[in-house]
Formats: sequence, structure tokens, C-alpha cells
Amino acid sequence: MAFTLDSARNIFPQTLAADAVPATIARFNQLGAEDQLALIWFAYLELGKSMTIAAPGAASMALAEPVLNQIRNMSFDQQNQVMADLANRADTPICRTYAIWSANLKLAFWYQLGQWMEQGIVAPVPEGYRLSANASAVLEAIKALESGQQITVLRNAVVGMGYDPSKLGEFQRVSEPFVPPTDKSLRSSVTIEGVSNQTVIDYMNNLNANDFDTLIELFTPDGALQPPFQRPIVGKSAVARFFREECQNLRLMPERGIEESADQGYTQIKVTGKVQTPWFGANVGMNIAWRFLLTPENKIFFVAIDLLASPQELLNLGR
Ligand code: 45D
Repeated sequence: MAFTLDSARNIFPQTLAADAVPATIARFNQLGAEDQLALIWFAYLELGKSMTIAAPGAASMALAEPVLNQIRNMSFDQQNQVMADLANRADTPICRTYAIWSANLKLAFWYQLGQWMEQGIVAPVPEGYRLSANASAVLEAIKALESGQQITVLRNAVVGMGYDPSKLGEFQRVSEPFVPPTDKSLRSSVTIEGVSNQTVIDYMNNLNANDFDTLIELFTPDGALQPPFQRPIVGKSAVARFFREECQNLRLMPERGIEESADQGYTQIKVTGKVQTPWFGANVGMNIAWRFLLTPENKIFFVAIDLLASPQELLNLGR
């Protein structure tokens, strides 16, 4: 039977993803805007106790700067309104601008607002703000997660704010400028216990080197990539755009894997290991699985990236 996108998504069904992440986001989305903002503030403070978040690059800051300066010049009341609008996904000019930003730009924007809140330039969460009972419960749930899941919850909360981009019609996304690939002489190569497939090795090495032009050639024309907790991104051009817009400076550290033949000469390969985001560097190693389905020509027809439920899952290479 020929593989379809749907059947490909089901390879290695025993892989246990961190369902606590979407579950927590769903609970977060039920809260009122004030509670959401205060909760993220407390979660962010909590995170700051054990790790530092890297300041965004100047190029991202420059893109967000016009809106940031506009907010900086507002009264506290107006600033609170802007932040509540973002949490409410309201239809305002700022929420529309925010909607077309890449995930990293949205994070950079909030990073700056957070700094300004600490410095008293932007309206802080009121002293002694009391979270509702529901919001407190969500905060406790976040505190109980492992760090890779915590930062994913925060990221998803930020990405979900602003006007709904699907209501915008045609638009041009705004994302950080492109960094050139790492010079060939400075690249390193991964080794994966149990996996010798060159396409998989090349995938890891090219992503680590920000060499997206070479990376995308590993895919079939209709190839698909499914990021954690998202629908698959389908087709070479959409996947290439995703790499350029969202995947710069990641560090993939695959550890082990298993290769098996599948129907019709295809090969399925599961790899587990750690991934670091430039935001937290070596502070946070996310536990990740890659589930590849390769054609007989050794091209990537499908790859899913899963955030794993626990470190024990790194050892689960079963079907
Ligand atoms: O509302 O193989 C305040 C792919 C309070 C590609 C705030 C991948 C008010 C293929 C504190 C100001 C990408 C899929 C807010 C691999 C308020 C591939 C601010 C995987 C919001 C491996 C909050 C990559 C702030 C992965 C500033 C898994 C929060 C990448 C900041 C994962 C939160 C990256 C930050 C993650 C979170 C990054 C910076 C999870 C960053 C998370």
C-alpha cells in the first residue's frame, strides 16, 4: 500500500509526546486576559530563577521597534490595554502587526516588554495581584513540567496572541533576516547510535549549519515536516520557508535511533536526542524524537518532530 501523509504520520505510534503541553495551553486559553498576562509574568519569573534567556538579536529588535516605541510612549492604562488586546486576540492595528510576525519576533517583542516591565517603563503586573483559582492551578501545572515543556508552553502562549492571521487574507510574513550558513570548515557532524542512513545524518548536519538550501534538497517535492503539536507543513517550498523563518541557530544533538524497512521499499527511521533553542542555549535540552519516512530513493517523504513526554522516552525506539 502506498504511503499517504496520513499513514506516514502514524509511523512509530508508540512514541509518547508531551501531551501536557497542549493540555496546559488549552487551560491557559480558557483564562481571562488579565489572568493570562499575570500568569505568564509569574511563570517567566519562575523560569528566570533557574535559567537565563538570551537577548534577541539586534535585527529582530529593529523589526519590532516601531511598535515597541509606540507602546513605550503610552500611559500605563494604554499599555495595559495593548497587552490585554494581544491576549484577547482583538482586532486592533497593533494586534494585526503582531499577527504577521514570526514566532521569534513575537518572542523578541515580549522579551523587551518584560525588560521594560521590570524597569518600570511599561505597566507592571500590579503588586500583590491575585491569580484566580483556575489561573493558579495552571501556574502550578506549568511549574511541575520539565524545562523543555515549560518553554514550549510559554512559546505557544506567545505565538497564539494577537489577531488571528487566518483572518487576514493575503499577507507577507515578517521574520528575522536570514543568517548565512556556517562555513564548511567550521561544521561538525553528528553520530547516531544505530543509524547510518546518510539522508538522516545530512538532515541533522545541514540544519545545524543553517544550510537550508542543501537541507531542502533532501525532501521529495511533496515532502512534509510536522513540527511539535502542529499540522504537517506540506511541499518543498512551504517547508523551505519554514526552515528559513523559524529554524535558525537550532542545535540538534541526536543520540540514538532505529532503521527499519517499510512497505514498497520505503525506510522508516526513528531518532531520539536533545535539541537546544538559541533562546536558552545549553540551559534547556529538549527531549525530542524525529520520525522519518524515506522513499526508496532515500528522500524524505515525511518527518515528524515530537517533544517527548519524559527523558525515559529517549530510550523508547519500539514501534
Ligand atoms: O504576556 O528537526 C511577559 C523544528 C509577561 C525544525 C511575557 C525542530 C506578559 C525541524 C513576561 C512580559 C523547528 C521543528 C508575556 C527540529 C506576557 C527539526 C513574556 C524543533 C508573553 C528539531 C514572555 C525545534 C516571554 C524546537 C518573553 C523543538 C517568554 C524548538 C519567552 C523549540 C519565551 C523552541 C521563550 C522553543 C520561549 C523555544 C523565549 C520551545 C522559547 C521557546
